[in-house]
Amino acid sequence: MNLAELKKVAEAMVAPGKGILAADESSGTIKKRFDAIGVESTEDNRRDYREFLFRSHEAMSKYISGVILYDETIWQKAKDGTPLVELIRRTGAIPGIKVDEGTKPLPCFPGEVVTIGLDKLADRLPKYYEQGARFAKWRAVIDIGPKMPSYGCVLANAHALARYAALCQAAQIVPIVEPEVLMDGEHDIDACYQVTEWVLKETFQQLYYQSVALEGIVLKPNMAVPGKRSTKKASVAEVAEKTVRLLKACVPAAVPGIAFLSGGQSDEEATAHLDAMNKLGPLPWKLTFSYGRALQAAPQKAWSGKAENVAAAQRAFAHRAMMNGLASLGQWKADLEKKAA
Ligand code: 5MM
Repeated sequence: MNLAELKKVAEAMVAPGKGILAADESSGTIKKRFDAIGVESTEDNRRDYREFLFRSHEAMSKYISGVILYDETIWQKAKDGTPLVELIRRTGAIPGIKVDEGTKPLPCFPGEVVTIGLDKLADRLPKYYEQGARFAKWRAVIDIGPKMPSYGCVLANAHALARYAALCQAAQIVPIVEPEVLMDGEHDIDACYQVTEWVLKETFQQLYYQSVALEGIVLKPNMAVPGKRSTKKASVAEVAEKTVRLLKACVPAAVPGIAFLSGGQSDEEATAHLDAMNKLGPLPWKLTFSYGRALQAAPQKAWSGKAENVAAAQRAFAHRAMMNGLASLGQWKADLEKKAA
């Protein structure tokens, strides 16, 4: 493992003013997104959609440091035959790959899941490297509910994340470590805080046991937010203050950067929270975005599967990318959203 090289890639992924586009929806998830805009989820439609995102030169070159791809996409070619990874590289962004194989029920722990995909991962990684991927992503999913999460679930998922991260670094690929505590549920912000703290502490313990070099990873956590069905809402200032406090208690300063998931927050909430956190700096690590829905909901709606809408969809993507790029510097203002509208 060449740690200096891993560190360089990790630092580029969280470069000032930039963040990561999570475009790694599995076939089931992209179908859900396309259903919502009345588009059939065919291989060509998925290619056309992702191709116009990656050809959004302004958004990609100014605000996007890297793109997480799904296995199908990393091998796909644009309509003119250019590999999609090449389109990404031409903008200066780094191609990355989702390597987990989704979740399966965790035996003996009803309602809980564990992320799978470790078998043969060591064989798959060099092929992705050869195809241009310089980072990877693995997402663990933790739900909050009555008697949930269990220690069995937190441990199994943290262990899998650490094994994945070690395998990536051995293959000269920067691992994005994504332990997601879901926003679904009635819990309040403090319950989210406590569970996320537990999950992060266990994850870093397991990363240590597997000798993962923290300088060569990027952490992708949830923010401390109330569950979607909680009766207690939290202000932007409370989310920012609690998330930063939580991360300072759990994430060693050796980690170059933290790139949040949006987890079902609205586009503007995800931006406002990130911005408010960066305004609390200086912080020991870079804080940026690795959003899926909060970057793509607007362009998907604008596109709606019609070729004549591509330019408008690219503008919608550029706008969200710019807003989040500013938020990653603590330079976003709410009236920038209104001006665009
Ligand atoms: C883009 O969605 C990613 C893949 O999800 P599935 O495996 O469920 O299809 C997902 O891992 C994503 O990268 C993160 O959850 C962040 O996305 P959001 O939409 O929460 O910002």
